[in-house]
Amino acid sequence: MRGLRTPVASPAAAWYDRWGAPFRAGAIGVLGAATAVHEALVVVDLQTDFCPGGALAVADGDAIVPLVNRLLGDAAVRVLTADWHPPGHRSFAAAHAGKRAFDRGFVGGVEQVLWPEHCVQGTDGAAFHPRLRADLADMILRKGFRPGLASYSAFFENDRITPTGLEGYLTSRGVDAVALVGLALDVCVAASALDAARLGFRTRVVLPGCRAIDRDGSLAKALAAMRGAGVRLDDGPAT
Ligand code: VGL
Ligand code: ZN
Repeated sequence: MRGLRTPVASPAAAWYDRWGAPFRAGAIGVLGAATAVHEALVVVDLQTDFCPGGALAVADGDAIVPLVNRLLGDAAVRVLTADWHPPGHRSFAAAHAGKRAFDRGFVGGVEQVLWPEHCVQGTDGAAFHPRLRADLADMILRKGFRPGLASYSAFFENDRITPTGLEGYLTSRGVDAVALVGLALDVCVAASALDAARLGFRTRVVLPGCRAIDRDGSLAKALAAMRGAGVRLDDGPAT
């Protein structure tokens, strides 16, 4: 299995022994085998601003909520991601003189689309869709919180170097496969799937659990890139 390490005897183990918790050298290995988790469900950016009526609405974005909730209920490891930008984030067109939303510009040295202001930390638009079963999440991962850098992928920010920590989280939970759903299929879901595959996770995207922005052929491009990277594109939710 991917990345599982054997624990060693440590002062921490001695401390847990003192208080009676079931932690001994080797105990985690046994527990890991017994719980044998393989696939994590990663729900990408199912936030109010990406749904109809939101600041960067994806057509029909809210339609995926019932299916995503069902998948969350069945998943062994449940991760929600949230785009989480400080006010005035450099990925907002308004932060660039003379630029309009959907123009291109540089954010942290990376050329990308400049977006309408969206998912500002602590605002209603940054909240998860109100009917998303966020209570089912094991882990909520925020990304894009650095003022000068965007993060489409759940694994690396757009400089392709800065990790979000998700790889370590999944690896330490014994995950070797990732299923993705969420918004937007041609931006953050695709970036996350491509990184997951590159990192060595068996990766699939559950297409009915996604919706796309699809500007200038971006959806066709994203689907081709994912296929080329060995990402499985599922037309139905079945495993
Ligand atoms: C996203 C554009 C900007 C996404 C995030 O979650 O797909 N898209 N920031
Ligand atoms: Zn964003």
